[in-house]
Amino acid sequence: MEMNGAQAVIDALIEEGVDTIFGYPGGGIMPFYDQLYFNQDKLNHILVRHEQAAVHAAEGYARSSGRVGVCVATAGPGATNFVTGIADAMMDSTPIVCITAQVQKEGLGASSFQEADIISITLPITKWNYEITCADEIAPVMAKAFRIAQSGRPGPVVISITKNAQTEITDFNYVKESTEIKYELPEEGLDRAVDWINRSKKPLIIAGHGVIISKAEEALSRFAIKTGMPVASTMMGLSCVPSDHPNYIGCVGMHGSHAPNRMTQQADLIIAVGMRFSDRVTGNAKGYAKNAHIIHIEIDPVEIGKSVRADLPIVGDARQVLEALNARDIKCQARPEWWTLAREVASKEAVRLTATQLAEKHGLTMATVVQRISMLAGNNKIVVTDVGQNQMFAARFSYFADRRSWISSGGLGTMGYGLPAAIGAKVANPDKNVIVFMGDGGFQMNIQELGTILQSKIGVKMVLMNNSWLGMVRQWQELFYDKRYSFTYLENPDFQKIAQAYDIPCARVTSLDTLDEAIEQMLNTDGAFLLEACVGDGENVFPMIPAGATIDKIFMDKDFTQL
Ligand SMILES: Cc1ncc(C[n+]2csc(CCOP(=O)(O)OP(=O)(O)O)c2C)c(N)n1
Repeated sequence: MEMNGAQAVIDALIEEGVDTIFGYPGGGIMPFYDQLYFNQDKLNHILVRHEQAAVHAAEGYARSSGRVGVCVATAGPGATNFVTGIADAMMDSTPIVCITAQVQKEGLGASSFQEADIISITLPITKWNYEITCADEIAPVMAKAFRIAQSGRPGPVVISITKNAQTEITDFNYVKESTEIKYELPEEGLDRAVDWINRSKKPLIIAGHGVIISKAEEALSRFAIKTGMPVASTMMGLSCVPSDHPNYIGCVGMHGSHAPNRMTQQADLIIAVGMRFSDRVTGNAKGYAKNAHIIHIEIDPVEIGKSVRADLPIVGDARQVLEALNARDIKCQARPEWWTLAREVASKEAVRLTATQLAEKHGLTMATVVQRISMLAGNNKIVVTDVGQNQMFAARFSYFADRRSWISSGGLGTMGYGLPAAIGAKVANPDKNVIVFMGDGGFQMNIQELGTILQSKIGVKMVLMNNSWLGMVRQWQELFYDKRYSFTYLENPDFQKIAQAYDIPCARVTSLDTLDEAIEQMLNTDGAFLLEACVGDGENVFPMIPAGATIDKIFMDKDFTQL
């Protein structure tokens, strides 16, 4: 069917089942926006206030739904404003298609107005990128973009479209590409894995984001129960099994729980599923899991042996591999001593670190705020975070019942991620409670998105941890830089007035006595809400494994109690 290039882009999105896109218009992308004007009943467009936010919103949409997120920007500064979001999606294997405009084909290379070579700029931070210079390329390139973004290890794709390609006429014929990849699994490797599992006395499964991406949650749960093995998750893997799963023992890593970190060092077998041994998980990789054989189940061969040795690599999709293992003859073993250790270490930690205790010691704390919200909000919620202490407390004290209920920037650690990612998650899940935890620093990095919430009526529950500090950096300055607080104090505006200016209901809580009441008010208010918790300024996140240390060095509290 004949149509202009702009309509072809829109029809390609519709063919791919896209219902919502996040974007911001400008000169180069005007033909697309003009065509969108006639297609508003078919494609929902959320007008953000900054292009970086469009990418994070697409990420939040993708991660909370398992579908591809889409964002749109104009040429030049619109496209370059995408860069941080694209790098974030690359690090966290998030399937997004980012559409940017480009100047007319004839103007390429002439330093034309708003010409930026977004293809070269994003080459190292995309799974694939491509510049379309004529309308006939649109259908096949868009089909390829969607296939690449979501197949195998997902990631961001940038499609730059010259202005002439948007206005030229093309005969649109769209053929969707299959994203199914059937991995040829190594029979011998699977047999060896079963043998190691059956002989192991101290096994530990560490589940990462790949479990969620490949929708392997059920297979993982069955595998853990069938083998009787404890399961830990990485921060990116949170919510891949419910917090109260009988085999779940917590989160590993720099601010992970004591038990799984300690058990990593004592385990004789580690089964790493869909995780990449990031330095935030391993600490000093040389001293990592010294006593264990490591089975690494991973879809991306580049990750095998990259930072930690794999004694038995199994390249494949996490679900396919776990299902293949589940179909084999694995013995369930009680391993009472190993489980006793897990429970002992965990209970020791619980005694030291319950949120209630922290509250008794320090008054209103981030930990208490997270824990109370988690309890009062119940299930059917998605927890989104920004970056910093708020993120680590949210990871540690949230209770996860549902799949895909944790969305946070892991690999890049992008401040400013939380608010727009929550917008994307809420758009994809209008019936769920989407709660975003932010620090006062990160909130102000994309605070303009309150305008998006106002205009598009997005019912995100915002929890602002106001401590007047860039808390996580302040913590490191306290612990490792002799309390030299170099430029981490924030003179803040009145956030209540800001919320009011955007017509967003809000409340400020300054003490524990009124916390529950304020949370109920937030949860019972229709639509968006800003809950500002004025928390103490000296709170630190523990446990903590100092950067570069081996994970045996776990600091538990202010006095550096090392366990
Ligand atoms: C874009 C960006 N800039 C700088 C940093 C470094 N950084 C990591 S955490 C942090 C402090 C965050 O402070 P705040 O948002 O107030 O959250 P808190 O730690 O107090 O919860 C900073 C500056 C970052 N991660 N991202």
